[in-house]
Amino acid sequence: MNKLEETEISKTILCTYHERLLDRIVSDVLIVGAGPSGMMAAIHLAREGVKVTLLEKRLSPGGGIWGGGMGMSQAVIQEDALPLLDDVGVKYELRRNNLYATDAIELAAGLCLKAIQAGAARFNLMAVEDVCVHGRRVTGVVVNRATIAGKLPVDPIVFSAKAVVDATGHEAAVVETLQKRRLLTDSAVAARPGEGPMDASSGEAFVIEKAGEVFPGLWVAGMSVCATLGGPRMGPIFGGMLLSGKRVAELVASAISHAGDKMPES
Ligand code: 48H
Repeated sequence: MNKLEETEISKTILCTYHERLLDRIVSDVLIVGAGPSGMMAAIHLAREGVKVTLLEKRLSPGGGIWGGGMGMSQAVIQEDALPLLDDVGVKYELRRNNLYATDAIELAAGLCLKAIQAGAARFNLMAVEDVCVHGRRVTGVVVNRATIAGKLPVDPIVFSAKAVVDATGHEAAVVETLQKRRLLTDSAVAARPGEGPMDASSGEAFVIEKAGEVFPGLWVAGMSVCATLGGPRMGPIFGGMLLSGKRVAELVASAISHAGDKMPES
């Protein structure tokens, strides 16, 4: 084996990471949160040739998938979402009427791999703490390293994009930054009723139907749809999250292609 220079290993990490980071400071679409909805949205946008970047505050992507229900790493998917599992090559088995079980780790890893292979860039330990608003439009997000955010007096940096997707789950963390400043004017959104008690069927339908733009330039997908618009929670079932991510990808792709010249170049 050739002699290994430790500093060369460090330089390889530094130059690769910073090159990738510099390339993604401006994207077409920023997705905040690499849970099931965010990763599915990233896969579909990247496949359309959209320059899409996922920002995740934790070390690993996957969000709530890893835990399955009560820490049992099985994810439950209903029949409607099976084509999405086939598409990403994740196996499943029929266990009960209309309910399929899939290995949660295989699902998280499969979504992540497909997103990267489709061309999405992904950065971990990125905590989104604020948004940029220009002319009443969200034009980017304000990010700090998750390990220092709120702990040290270190200023954040900014990523910009034509569209931002809040896929931060129960937190709806991006929407929350606008809410704090009373910038949300659409009455359904401004009321911020918070998510409702569990009703699996209604909750799953809600996250798909209501995924959409809640403020110019800002879309919601997955559980943040319920947290923003008051839909019921659905418990440990993931088909709705995947379908919601796909739906938001279609809406965002159409919006940015129609907006054309009015949007900043990435
Ligand atoms: C960067 C952030 C920030 C931030 C959070 O929770 P998730 O898995 O979200 P969804 O909506 O794709 O899936 C929801 C599902 O996991 C779930 O919780 C269900 C079905 N619950 C039902 C019920 O009844 O309880 O992923 C969100 C991701 C996570 O990885 C977070 O770490 C990340 O977003 N995140 N990333 N900056 N400020 N806040």
